[in-house]
This record gives sequence, C-alpha cells and structure tokens, in this order.
Amino acid sequence: MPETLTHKNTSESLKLFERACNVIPGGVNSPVRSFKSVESNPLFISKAKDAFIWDVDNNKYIDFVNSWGALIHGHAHEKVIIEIEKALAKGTSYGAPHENELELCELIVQSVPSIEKVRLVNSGTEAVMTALRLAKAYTKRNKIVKFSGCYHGHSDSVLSMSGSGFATFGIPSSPGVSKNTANETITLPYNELFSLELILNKYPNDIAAIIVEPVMANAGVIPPIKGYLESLRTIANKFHCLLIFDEVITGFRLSKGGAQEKFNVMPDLTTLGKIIGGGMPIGAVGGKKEIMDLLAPIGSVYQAGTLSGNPISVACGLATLKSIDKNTYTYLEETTNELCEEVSKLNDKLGANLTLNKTGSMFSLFFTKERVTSFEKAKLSNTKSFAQFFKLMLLNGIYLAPSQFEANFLSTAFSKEELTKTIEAYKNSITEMFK
Ligand code: KE4
Repeated sequence: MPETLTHKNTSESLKLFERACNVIPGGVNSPVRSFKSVESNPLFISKAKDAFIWDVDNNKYIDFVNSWGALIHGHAHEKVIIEIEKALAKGTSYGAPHENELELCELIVQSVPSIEKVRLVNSGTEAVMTALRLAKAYTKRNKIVKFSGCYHGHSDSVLSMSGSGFATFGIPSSPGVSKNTANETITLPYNELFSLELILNKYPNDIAAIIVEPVMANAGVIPPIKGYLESLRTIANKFHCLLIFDEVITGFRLSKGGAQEKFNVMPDLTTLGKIIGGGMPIGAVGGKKEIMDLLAPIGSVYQAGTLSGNPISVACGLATLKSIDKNTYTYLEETTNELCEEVSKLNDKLGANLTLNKTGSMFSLFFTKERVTSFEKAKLSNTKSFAQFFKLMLLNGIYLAPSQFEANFLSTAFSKEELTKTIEAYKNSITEMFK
C-alpha cells in the first residue's frame, strides 16, 4: 500500500496567516489564494525555482499553479532573471516611453494574428475594462454579453456569474456594483447559442460586445464545443457588435498566437496578461487599428497608468516570450497529454468516476462523472471531494490550484521526473479516496 501521509508541518505558514489576518482582509491579497474552498489555511511560500515552490516550513512541492498560468517556463528561469537584473540596473520606472516596451508591443503584434495595435496596462482586469470601454465607444452601445463561469477580472461590468473566485466561493455577483451597471451586462450559458441569438434579437442595437474566454479556464478548464467560437464570430458580425477574446490565460499559453490562432477565429479585440509579463504585473489590450486608435492621446477614449509598460515587467515579459521556441508548445502539449492519459488510466483502474478536461498545457479534474461543457455542469462537481483530493495531493508534494473551479498549468520546467512523481502522488491520493 502506498504510504499514507497524515500531515506535513505547516506551522510557520499558520503563524504568518494568523498575523496576516490582522492586517489583510482574509489574510490574502487575492481571494482564491486563501485555500478557503479546500477547507485549509494557505501556505506561505518562501522561494520557487523551475517546477518547484517551497513553503516557509521548507516543504517542497511541484507547482501546477505557476502564478495562475503566467510562468510558462516555471519559476526563476535563468534567462528571465538575467534580463530582470539588467533592467533593474537601469532603474525601476521612468513614467516615459522606452525601447523595450516598444519591442514587447511589436512582438505581440507579430504574434497575435488579430492585433494590429496594442496598449500595455498593469493587469488583466485593466485590459478587460479598457476593451469594454473601447467597444462601447466604437459601437455607441452600452450593453455587453458575457458567459457564466468566465472570469474577466474584477471591474464592475463583468462581476456577474463569474468564474474563478466567484465560482470558488459561490458568489453570484458582487455587492457594490450598481444596479444600472449590472443591468448593462447580460450573462448567458457558455457553449450554447440559442440564448445568445434570443438576446441579440431582443436587443439588436444595444449590444456593444460579446466577451468570452475562448477556452474557459476560470470554471476549471472547459474547451469550446466544435464550431462554437466560429458561431460567436458570425453572430457578432450579424448584429454589428464586437467580439472580444479574453486571452489573459490562453494568450501565448495555447500557441504563440493564443486561442485565436489555434481555433482560427479572429476577434475584434483581445485582452492579454500573465505570460506576457512572465510573472510580473502586466496586461494588454489589442486589436484593429480603427478601434485601438480611439484611445487617448490619438482618440478620446481615456485610459492611463502610472506603471504601464514598466521596464521591469517588460524585461521579464520579453525574456519569457523570447524563450518560447518552436518546440515549446509541442513539449507542453505532449507532456500534458501523457500526464492526463496516465491519470485517466488510473481513474479507470481504481473506479474513480471523475472528468478530466484539458486544452494545450492546462487541465482540470472535476469531481463529477458528467461531461463538463459548461459552468452549470462544472457546478455539479463534489467540491468536498475536491478539497479532500487537493489536501492529499499536497501531502504527496503536489501543489494544485486550490479550487475546483480553476485550471492547472504545466511549464517547460516540468520534466519526466516531475511527471513520474505527479502520477505516483495521484495514485496514492486517489487510492486513499476510493479504497
Ligand atoms: P488580473 O487582473 O488578475 O491580472 O487578470 C484578471 C483576469 C482576466 N481574464 C482572465 C481570463 C483571467 O483568468 C484573469 C485572472 N485569473 C485569475 C485566476 N483564474 C487570477 C488569480 C487571482 O484572481 O488571484
């Protein structure tokens, strides 16, 4: 029988968490980190390198969060650290244009097929907020359509029926968002077109944009059903509203051109984040020149940011993107496929009726035997079983995303050895649960 670990010493994390709760709401600076939904206290991390993170009690884990997808090359990649150090020697912020930010923007325009112009911001939230403002200005309409389970950051107009932390804590929408704002957002089921056609026929001249995660990752991983993204494009054209792909996660994750390249469906605007900053604060909104040129100072749609294009974030992002080579996506996809195939074999062998969804190098294990094609289906998962699974994997040295409604990510730092250890840990955990 595999060794059943009963506990790890996490006393230093607990001390820090208790201290943190005195000065930070919930003891964390972002809700999903709280481990609340997995009935645990969060681990405080002391360092990270390649595929690993260490907590303050010096427990080592294979990391599948990778800063929520930002670290495609794992932690502290030497080529990235060197570029950050070089940038640091030249100062941390100029509040003025610099060549590296131009180079990063040129690289984004060259890589993402629908982007003709791009503006750097400081987070995915800011990127989405700006994209929606642009869409409303360009179409002179005020309503937007989003999909339940998709998460687009925490700006007011997208805080309804969201995924990520909302799904994790079962929050339908957030207090503090005015009724007027909430009424301008229509939330529909993902992977379903009937209700979308209905709403657009009901409001044929009111919808400024349809915003979607082209592959949902904030309800757990939920890929688009065949033809879905193409249909969104057709419907947006028919009703003269913009199609916005929120590629904060999928951008440079699924391919250099993101989901739009992988599925060959071109949005009007794209939001990016995470990987383009390599783990430093960043976001970007890009798209057609005629829309992007509405932004000040050339146009009158205002958007600004003290640290937009920050030299350190840009150096980190540039080094990250430049370290992506022709083998990166093949390696990530093949390694993820191998891991998921082994997990599926173990599920069959151990009679674990679970659903595994994956796209590229991101995956989620749902504690339901239902096929998960929508947020509504994802919510059928047994989150208590997920919590038990999460804790068992942690005991076995695997740090998964601490929520049933999040994605797990591989990095190029993840080697055969980590693959073997992860499969062993999975076998121990699932055996313990289904014995
Ligand atoms: P940020 O503002 O957190 O940089 O990006 C918001 C955002 C926008 N769009 C998508 C598709 C996203 O996934 C995100 C943020 N993702 C979550 C994880 N699912 C960030 C983790 C957190 O909230 O702490």
